[in-house]
Amino acid sequence: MAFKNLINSKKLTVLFATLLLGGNQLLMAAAAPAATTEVSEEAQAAMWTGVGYYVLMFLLVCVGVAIVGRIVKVYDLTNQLQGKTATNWNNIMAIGFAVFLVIGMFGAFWSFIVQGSMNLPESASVHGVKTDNMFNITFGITVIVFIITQILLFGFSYFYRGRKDRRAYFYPHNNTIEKVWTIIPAIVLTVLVVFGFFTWRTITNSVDVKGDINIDVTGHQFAWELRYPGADQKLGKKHYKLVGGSNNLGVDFKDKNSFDDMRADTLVIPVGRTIRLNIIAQDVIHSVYMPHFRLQINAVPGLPTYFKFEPTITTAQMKAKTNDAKFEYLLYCSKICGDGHYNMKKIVKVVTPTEYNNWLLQQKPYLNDALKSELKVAGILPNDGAANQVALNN
Ligand SMILES: [Cu+2]
Repeated sequence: MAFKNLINSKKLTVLFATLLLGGNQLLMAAAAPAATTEVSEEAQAAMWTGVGYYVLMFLLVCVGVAIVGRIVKVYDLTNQLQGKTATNWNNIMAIGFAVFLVIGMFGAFWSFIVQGSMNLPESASVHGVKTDNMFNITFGITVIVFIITQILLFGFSYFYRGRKDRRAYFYPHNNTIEKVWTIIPAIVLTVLVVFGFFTWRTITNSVDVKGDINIDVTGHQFAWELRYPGADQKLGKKHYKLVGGSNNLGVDFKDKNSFDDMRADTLVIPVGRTIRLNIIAQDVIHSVYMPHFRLQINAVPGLPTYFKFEPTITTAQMKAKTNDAKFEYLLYCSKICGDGHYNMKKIVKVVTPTEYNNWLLQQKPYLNDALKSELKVAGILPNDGAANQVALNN
């Protein structure tokens, strides 16, 4: 009978389920790195010590809560036996709700002030201003709804707590209230979604048109490769079957536009010109993420993606605006694409058109000496003709 009670005990089932869930999470978290790399015995021992530690902590907390519960219960029963009034738990819970509302609201306010100050500086692109407007409006609406609903929720629990001299009013249904809290959020959400849809359309609807400057951004584990067009302003064609050796982007040298293409380590772009990034990945999905320009788009193997934008603030101007001499715009990968993911970061420099032209003159040609000799061996370039061809195309 006792065993049957134990099996049927809800508390035991909950405890078991929680332990199972918590344990699984810990084991999965610990096993993930173990699957990719060799784990030493010491590390494995440390892992199990960690799991044991958390299980023990959990059990201790459970025991602590159970002990406090028992003490309170004994205190209550003693009071009742002595004819004193029992503890009014309804009042305690109601005050707890009110305190939680005040502390929670202060916490939200504090996080706005502290985390809010870590926000990105003003948008450095034309379309980014639209994205920011949309974000601010959505944020404003959700903050107002958050404040109203939290005050209603916790205030209601406080003011309408259980009292002996008051009976709960049985109020099972009200069609008008149901309509109000269904239709108003539906309208607000529809407006936000449509607003977002049109904003996204205005940002992307001219993406197929070539920009003033077209730059290839290729992602692979774990770096970004940049290819700029040469004096002809045209990037040569690429084909994945040509990837190999020094031609790691698979540039097609049967296309004469390829000869003056250039490689660059830093993404340098002139202010006030439209830049079109031609984006692709060579292995897994990466994502071009340039937060200061409010720009993000996936880099997908086999599926070229594009983003066209116009930078509005040079790096030097942004250094002055943010009062940070070390400020740099950055290009990140925002897909967790492997264990070297953190490495996929490039500096982006927004400069004046004159600075851009000067910088461009100093960049290395994609068709370097190693690649030239490989192409000669492969018979794609004539043995002594490459240099002339480059000259012709310039
Ligand atoms: Cu990546």
